[in-house]
Amino acid sequence: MPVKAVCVLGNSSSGVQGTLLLEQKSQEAPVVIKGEISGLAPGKHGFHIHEFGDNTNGCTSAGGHFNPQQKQHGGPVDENRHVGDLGNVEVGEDGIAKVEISDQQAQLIGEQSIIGRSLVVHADEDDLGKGGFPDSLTTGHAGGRVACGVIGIAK
Ligand SMILES: [Cu+2]
Ligand SMILES: [Zn+2]
Repeated sequence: MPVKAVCVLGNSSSGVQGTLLLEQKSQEAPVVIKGEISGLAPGKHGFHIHEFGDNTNGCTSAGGHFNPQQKQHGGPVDENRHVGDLGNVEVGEDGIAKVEISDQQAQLIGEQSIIGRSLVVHADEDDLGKGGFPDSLTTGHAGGRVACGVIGIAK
């Protein structure tokens, strides 16, 4: 049975908005994430699944990267990565990021489902753990959280 989810990204102070549709066709299939994000500066911006679907204190209360296997931060194709490490979205000169990600580690099905957690987009580029900064191996040195949204079950 395919599982579908949706995430509405927002943040009133940054003006960043977006809607992302997520789908996983079977337990073995990748999760496909598609949609658009507007209001970001052109260039690359870190994009992750964070642990909590909690917006009590804005994007801060989403917690850290979803990391059920206690690994280091990495890039989407790395073996050693957080489940939440989706890499970067790329924003064009028009301020719009067209997102189309197919990920092998994130799941909408089973015990490590990301439903009920958050998607977060960052001010800066995720260095995929390779930047050599003190926070490269925890957060990819991606800077502040400019928008976030909870991943919910969709029709
Ligand atoms: Cu993040
Ligand atoms: Zn990470």
